[in-house]
Amino acid sequence: MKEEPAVLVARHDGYRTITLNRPERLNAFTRQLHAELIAALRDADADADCRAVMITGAGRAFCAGQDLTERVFVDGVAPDLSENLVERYNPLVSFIRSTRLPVVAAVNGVAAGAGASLAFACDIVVAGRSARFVQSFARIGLIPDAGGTWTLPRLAGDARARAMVMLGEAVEAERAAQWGMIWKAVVDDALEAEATAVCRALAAMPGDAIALAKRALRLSAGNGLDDQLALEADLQRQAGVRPDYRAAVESFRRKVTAKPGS
Ligand code: LHQ
Repeated sequence: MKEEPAVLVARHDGYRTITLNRPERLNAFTRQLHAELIAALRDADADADCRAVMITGAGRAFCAGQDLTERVFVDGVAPDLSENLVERYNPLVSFIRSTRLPVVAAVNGVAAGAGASLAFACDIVVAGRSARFVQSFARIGLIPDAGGTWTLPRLAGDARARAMVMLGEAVEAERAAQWGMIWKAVVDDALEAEATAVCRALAAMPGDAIALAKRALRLSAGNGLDDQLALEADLQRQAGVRPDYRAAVESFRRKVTAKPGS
């Protein structure tokens, strides 16, 4: 019997939607889901017509992190959990951060463990009001992974990150937005329309500039101000010779010179 796809891909004009598709397990990560998700992201990146990607979940959850039923983690033999991270989660998070494509998370329900880390790795996060973010790792005797210890303090601030990590309490979408952890919380019924509008807006932007800006923001994490200023100068030089900049400036000038009295 053919296996159900763990990830569904829909192609739209200028962007793709990738839906995590294991609703009965709250879209928890398995090896299969990992393989299909990274393949779908790579495929979108390789498509010159694709200029944004949305990741969302099927059913009532965004993603419940690692599928705890997939492997026997405690079975007399101490498991090496780092293998799963090094081979799957780490490349996934690195890819999301480094792809030229802006990645939008449409968080339609609970995002727990590595599922929350997945959302935090994305460029723009829009959540339905019933969504919540849970750093549930400590509850099962683990530390946050999939980049959670890096992204969360930067998004929520150190004090909030520490409490979330150590208490494992859920943070609802609206509070997450107030804290600056996500871009927006919207009523559940508006989530799809809002995330779609974000993807369409991104797809209409000059793609080269978005990719260069994404690179600048990523590298800023490891740079001091002087290095970042030098990087901006380098990337702006690259942006300035692309057709999008020339076309935008020419169009601006045409508008200015067309004005009466100019
Ligand atoms: C699940 C899961 C799940 C399988 C719900 N797996 N079935 C870990 C290890 C190794 C290396 C790398 O890194 C990681 C990273 C991690 O992500 S560790 C953290 C793993 N995730 C969690 O600890 C979260 C576990 N889930 C929960 O705490 C709750 O399910 C949440 C808070 C997500 C949602 O609660 P509810 O809305 O009350 O739903 P529920 O608990 O009733 O779950 C619904 C179903 O989904 C249920 O199955 P059932 O057959 O009873 O309907 C759950 O067993 C299943 N499910 N999470 N991670």
